[in-house]
Amino acid sequence: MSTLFEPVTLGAVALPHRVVMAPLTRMRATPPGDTASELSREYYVQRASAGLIVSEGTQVSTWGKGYMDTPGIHTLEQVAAWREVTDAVHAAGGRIAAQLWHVGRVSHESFHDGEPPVSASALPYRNRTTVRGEDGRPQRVNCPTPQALTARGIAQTVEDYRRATVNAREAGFDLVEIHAAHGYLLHQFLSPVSNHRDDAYGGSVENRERLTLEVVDAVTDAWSADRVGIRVSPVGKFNGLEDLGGGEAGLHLAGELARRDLAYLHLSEPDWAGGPALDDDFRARLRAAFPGPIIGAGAYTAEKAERLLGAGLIDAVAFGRAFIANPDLPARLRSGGPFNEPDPATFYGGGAEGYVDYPALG
Ligand code: STR
Repeated sequence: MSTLFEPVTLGAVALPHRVVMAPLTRMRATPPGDTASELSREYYVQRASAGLIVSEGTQVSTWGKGYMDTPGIHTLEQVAAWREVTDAVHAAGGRIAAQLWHVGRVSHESFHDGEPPVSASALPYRNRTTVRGEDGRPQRVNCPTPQALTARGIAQTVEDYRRATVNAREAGFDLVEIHAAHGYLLHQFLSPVSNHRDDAYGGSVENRERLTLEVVDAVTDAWSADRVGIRVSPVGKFNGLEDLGGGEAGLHLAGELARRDLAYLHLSEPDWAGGPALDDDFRARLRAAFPGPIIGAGAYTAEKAERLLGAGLIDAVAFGRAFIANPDLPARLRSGGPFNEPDPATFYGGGAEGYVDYPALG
């Protein structure tokens, strides 16, 4: 039995309470090097009272980039820029994980010198992403049909995650979180909808899990299992990927992850993206498959979080949109509000407005 404001330990990192800031893409990195900006330092410092901040998705390579002005963690300049952020968050008393992101086919040739993005298979893909338009402003465009990663491309991708982990550690992050959710690259391999491969990375559940587990093993090897979390969304519809057998496959993957003693499993639930809520039967089966710390996320209310914490089905909760609008969200939850309303018009791209100007309680 636990509550939101009890401490919890995620691997090597002790949290003073269980309110986590979810990873949130804001598309405000500095071009052309995709470095975290000074404004983003201010944004994260304002939110340092979170039990843990999980950074916005941070691409592990240029192939891993899918939207304009998202930050990377594969160049020296990017590591130096992140160092400014992590130092400032630590000075403000916080903890921060780097979310390692590879978008796979949710991308566009303009990010890859005119070449199509990479994925598990070269299947036509009906979805859109956001590139820089001719006027410099965000523009929605169709994603092209991707190219299937070759065996060499897969090995390079695993190496990119390993390198990104070394970089994240050097940049002063407390943890890394592998993004294996929401229809991005690792999920594209996990799902039979997007993975039609006939080699060791496609076909059976074990084969489809192979890339994710190779990435997990490379990342833990580059740092330590107690510094590594992973985010999954086995049930739901994300980025044009709907996987009806996802629940069972997700439980199988959770079992494999449990054997690796990771810092945490971060479950992104379907309701935030318009899907039906998970039931406690699935949660109980996930808990049985993965006895380590579980962070629940996805349109949670404080009441839902307290109920699931009390039932022992999750160990912490991540809030996204509420943290955008409420830099001091833990204090506001403690006092039962009031809460600022988030403005979706300023979620993605732009400057200070809707980013660092939401007020804290007086
Ligand atoms: C989906 C979930 C995730 O893991 C990462 C992102 C970041 C970029 C988001 C994307 C989201 C949802 C669709 C968005 C996209 C940026 C532009 C795109 C919001 C939240 C749209 O404008 C539809």
